[in-house]
Amino acid sequence: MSDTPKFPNTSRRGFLKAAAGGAAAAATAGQAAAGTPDPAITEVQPWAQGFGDGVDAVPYGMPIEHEAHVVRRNVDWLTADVISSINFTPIHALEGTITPQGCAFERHHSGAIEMTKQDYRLMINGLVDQPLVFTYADLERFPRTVATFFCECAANSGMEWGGAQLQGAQFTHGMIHNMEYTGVSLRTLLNETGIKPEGKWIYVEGADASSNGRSIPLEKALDDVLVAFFANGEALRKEHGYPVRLVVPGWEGNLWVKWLRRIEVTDMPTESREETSKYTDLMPDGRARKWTWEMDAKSVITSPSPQAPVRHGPGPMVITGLAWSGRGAITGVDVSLDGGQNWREARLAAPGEQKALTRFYLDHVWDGSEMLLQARARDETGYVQPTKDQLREIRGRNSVYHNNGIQTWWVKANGEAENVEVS
Ligand SMILES: Nc1nc2c(c(=O)[nH]1)N[C@H]1C(S)=C(S)[C@@H](COP(=O)(O)O)O[C@H]1N2
Ligand SMILES: [Mo]
Repeated sequence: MSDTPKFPNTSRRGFLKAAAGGAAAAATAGQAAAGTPDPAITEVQPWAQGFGDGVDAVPYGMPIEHEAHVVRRNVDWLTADVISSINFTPIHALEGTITPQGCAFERHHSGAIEMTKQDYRLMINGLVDQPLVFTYADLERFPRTVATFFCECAANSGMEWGGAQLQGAQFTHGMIHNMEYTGVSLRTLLNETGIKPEGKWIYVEGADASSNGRSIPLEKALDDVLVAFFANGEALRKEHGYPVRLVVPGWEGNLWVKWLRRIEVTDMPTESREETSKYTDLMPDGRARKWTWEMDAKSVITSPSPQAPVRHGPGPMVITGLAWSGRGAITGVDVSLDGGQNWREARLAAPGEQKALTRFYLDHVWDGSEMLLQARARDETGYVQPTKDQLREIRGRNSVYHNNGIQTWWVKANGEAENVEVS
């Protein structure tokens, strides 16, 4: 039943009755089928006067040109250098939960490299019984698993620590994507090499110049980590690590090594550049939090939002967004229309999945007045997404990473939305 939309003040019949009434048009989402003829209906349209494209026109399709605005975007002042930078997923314009690879955010430390399957090698060495090198063809012969996970850069929302700044869900929350991966469990490959009793960690690195090396505790490596080669049913795109990347469910994006080339079993963390100078969280007392791998529960309303204003008058409207937790499944999302004073439970499009994006809806009848829209995620551990003020009380304002505070959009009576903070 939970997947049946319910409009709070309007039953389905009420919807139609109001439409027939004409005068009550403001309370409907359709138009009465009467009055002046609509040429869009009565005229034979150009597209019905000839043939469309043949099946040989486009061997591999791109979105129709009218959707050309649904693209990755950069924040200029953040993109000091395009080969060591980041772009953002247009989450304000996407629906459902799966992120198409073609517009899924990219983060490179030294640019996206091009490699062939033939040139691909994965070495597993270190504290193993038998060091092994796998070719791509070797990897294809191990049992596969399929699962959907979000990948969120630890810096997602990092520019909002000092206050509301960027105008759009794409920029405040778009360092995230959610794909269905096919790959081999890392556990399976580590079983092949065997692990010496002293082996407690792994160090994973990529084939790009940056190598993006990170340490992962063995417990996680043997849990749900995947060596993935397909995303959303097709080969990984070059920018996401073709032909093979690591998938580290629920943990920060930096650990998801692309163009994966080596896994070393170690007795200690490697303390690489990426985990000492970067990807630690500076606290108010000057000390830094380390090993903050898990992405805490978080949510954002994707529409309406600054890039997706309300384009209709009062009456039925769809408020929708995404929620996720690196600790497990989303169990619920609350939505506030008044900056967090009152909350209503949103409808989840499907029950929350482990470490994957959940789509939520609030089917609302808008009275046309301004709103301070917020969403608040809850996960299966009982964790509730904090306010930005609650986060800052503990973390201060000098952080970059792991900002999962509640986002506020100020939706004005004219439908335009703005990034603001309430306290
Ligand atoms: N080899 C390699 N792996 C990498 C990176 C990199 O620069 N090189 N960037 C990391 C970071 S910081 C993030 S957030 C994710 C982003 O993955 P995506 O580009 O598929 O979105 O990849 C990670 N894996
Ligand atoms: Mo990242």
